[in-house]
Amino acid sequence: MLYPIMTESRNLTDLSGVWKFYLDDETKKVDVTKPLETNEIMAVPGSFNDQAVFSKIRNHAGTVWYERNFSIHKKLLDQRIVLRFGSVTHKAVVYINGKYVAEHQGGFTPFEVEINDFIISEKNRITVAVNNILDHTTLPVGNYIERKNEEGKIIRKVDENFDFFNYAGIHRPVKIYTTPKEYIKDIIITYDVEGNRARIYTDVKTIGDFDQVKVTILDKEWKEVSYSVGEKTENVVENLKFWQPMNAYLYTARVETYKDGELVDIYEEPFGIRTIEVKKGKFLINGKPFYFKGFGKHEDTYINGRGLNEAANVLDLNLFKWIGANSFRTSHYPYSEEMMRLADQQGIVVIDEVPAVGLYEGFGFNFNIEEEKANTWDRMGTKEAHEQVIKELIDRDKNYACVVMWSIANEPASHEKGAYEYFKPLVKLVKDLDPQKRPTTIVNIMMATPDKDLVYNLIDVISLNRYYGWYVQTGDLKAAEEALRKELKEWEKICPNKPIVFTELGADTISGFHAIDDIPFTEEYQVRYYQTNHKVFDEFKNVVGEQVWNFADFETKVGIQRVQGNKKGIFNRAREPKMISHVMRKRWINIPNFDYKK
Ligand code: GCB
Repeated sequence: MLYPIMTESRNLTDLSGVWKFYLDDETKKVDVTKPLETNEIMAVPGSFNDQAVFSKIRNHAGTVWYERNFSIHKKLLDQRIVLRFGSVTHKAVVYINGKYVAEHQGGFTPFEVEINDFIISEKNRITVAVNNILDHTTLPVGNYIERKNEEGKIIRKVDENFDFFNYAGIHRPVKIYTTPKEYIKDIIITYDVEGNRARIYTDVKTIGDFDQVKVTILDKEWKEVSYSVGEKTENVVENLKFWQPMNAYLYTARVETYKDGELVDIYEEPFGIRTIEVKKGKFLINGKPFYFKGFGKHEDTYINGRGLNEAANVLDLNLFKWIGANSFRTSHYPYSEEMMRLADQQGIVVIDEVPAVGLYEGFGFNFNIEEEKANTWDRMGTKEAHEQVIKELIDRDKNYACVVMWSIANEPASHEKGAYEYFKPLVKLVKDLDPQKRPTTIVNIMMATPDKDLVYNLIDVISLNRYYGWYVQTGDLKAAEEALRKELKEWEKICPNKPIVFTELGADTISGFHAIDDIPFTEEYQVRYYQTNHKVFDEFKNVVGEQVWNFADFETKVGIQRVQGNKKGIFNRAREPKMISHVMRKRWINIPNFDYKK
C-alpha cells in the first residue's frame, strides 16, 4: 500500500486536529445519520485514554465515537477521493454523512476507502466508531470478560495478555488524498546486486488503461540515474551507493503513467539498496557481519499514549545516535509509517514485528506455570488475524531498506504442543509474500529453552528474550551469569549456523534509586545486570546483537510487578537518561556496526 503523498497529480489533506468524541456506554443507540450529541473532544491522532482524565474513559472497554466535518475543494471533485487511516486501534467502522463506508480490524496497519460516492459538495461529516476489545481471536491477544451489573447492564473488560497498556483511539493520521480516476496502485521494488552495480526491478500495479508507464530512478540529489518503460521494468544503477546502517542512501523511483501523450498519475517512492544474508551464524548486511545494538521500543509517550508523536520519534532517534545504537525492533506491533520512513532515512536497522503478542496462555510474569496445564494452541483462535496482519504489514513495509527481518510473533508458547503446526504455514506465508525474501524470526520466551522450543527450525535467526538476574536469579548476578552461559552453549550446539540476537533483556529501574549492594530497582543494579550480560554475550561468536528492553519506561496494565508502568527503560518515560545509558553508550560507541565478532 502506498504512503499518501502530494505530487503533481495527487492532492493531500490531513484531518488531524480536535474531533468530537463520545463514549458509548450502551445506554442509547448512536444514530449515525445525525451529528453526534456530545460536548466531549479528543485530539487526533492520539490515544483517548490519557487525554480524558476520568477513569470512565481511560479504562473504557467497548466503543467510542469520533466525528468531524470536512469539505473537499470543488476542483478536486472529479478526482478519485480516498480516505485513509494510518491506524485505528483496534477496530474501526467508518461512516460518511451517515452512510457506512468501511470497517477495519487490527489496530496497527493502515486502511483506506474511496469516498466519491458518499461525499456531497459542501460540508461532509465523518463518523468513526472505534472499538478496543481484544480477545482470543485478535492480535494482540486479550482476555475478554463480560459481566452484568445489578441493573442488568453488560460491563466489559479487557485484561491485556501482554505487558503494555491497551491504549486505543485514532492513533495515526487521518488523510484524504486524491488521485486521477486511473492511477498507480502500488509499486514493488526488488533488486540484484553485483559488485557496485544493481539491477532494479520495479513492478508497478495500475488501475486503468495507460499507454505507457515510465520509471525513472533518481539519486539523492534528484539527478536521473536511469529510466525504463513498462509496468515491470528493469533499471541498472552503476556506482551504486548502498543503504548502510547509520549511513542511509535513498534513491527514488519516480513512476509516471501516460495516456494519449498526457501525464496522468505520478508517484515517488524512496528506496534504499542493501543486501541481507544469514550465513554461518552471521547476519550479513551488504556482505558484512552486522552487530545489532539497540532496543525493543514502544510507541508510548505522555499524553499521546500510543498516538503518533513525531517530536518524540525524532528525539528517540537522536538519542539512538547519542548512545551508539543502530537498530530497534517494532515490539510488539507495526509502528507508524512516519517512524518507518524516518528509520529508512536515518539508517536505523529495523526488525519489523506483527502484533502477535500474548500467544501464551500462561502470561502473567509467572515463569513457573505448570506446563501440562497450559494449552495455548487449542485455546487461541488467532490464525486468521495472524494471516491478515502478516499480509498487511508486508504490503505496507515491503520496500523499506531499513526492514532487515520480519518478526512473526513475540514470545508465543513455542514450547507447547501445536506451536510448530501453528507457525509453519505462517512462516511460509511471510516467505511467499515478501518480494525481498528477508529472514524471519519468532521471538523466543524464556521457558522455551533449546530442549523445549519447537519452532527454531522454522526460522532463520534465533531471537532471545532473557531475564537472568531479573525474573530468575533475582539479585544474584553470579548465578545469572552461569545460567545464561549454560543456555547459550546449548543454543550454539543445536543450531551452530543460526545467528542469535538478544531481542530483550532488562531490569526494572527507578530513576533516583541507589544502592551499593546488588539491590534490584536501583540504577546501580541495572548497570551491573547489563555488565554481567555483556560479558557473556562477548564470549559467543554467534551472538550477533543486543536489543535491550526497553528504550524508555512505558505505561502498562497495573499489577504488583509494576511500579506505575514498566521501568526497564534505559531512559525514563520523559527520555531522561538513567545511569545505565552512560555505560551503554561507552560500550556501544566502541562496538562497530560491522565485524565486531570475527
Ligand atoms: C517480555 C515481554 C515484554 C515485557 C517484558 C518485561 O518478555 O516481551 O513485553 O514488557 O518481558 O518487562 O517483563
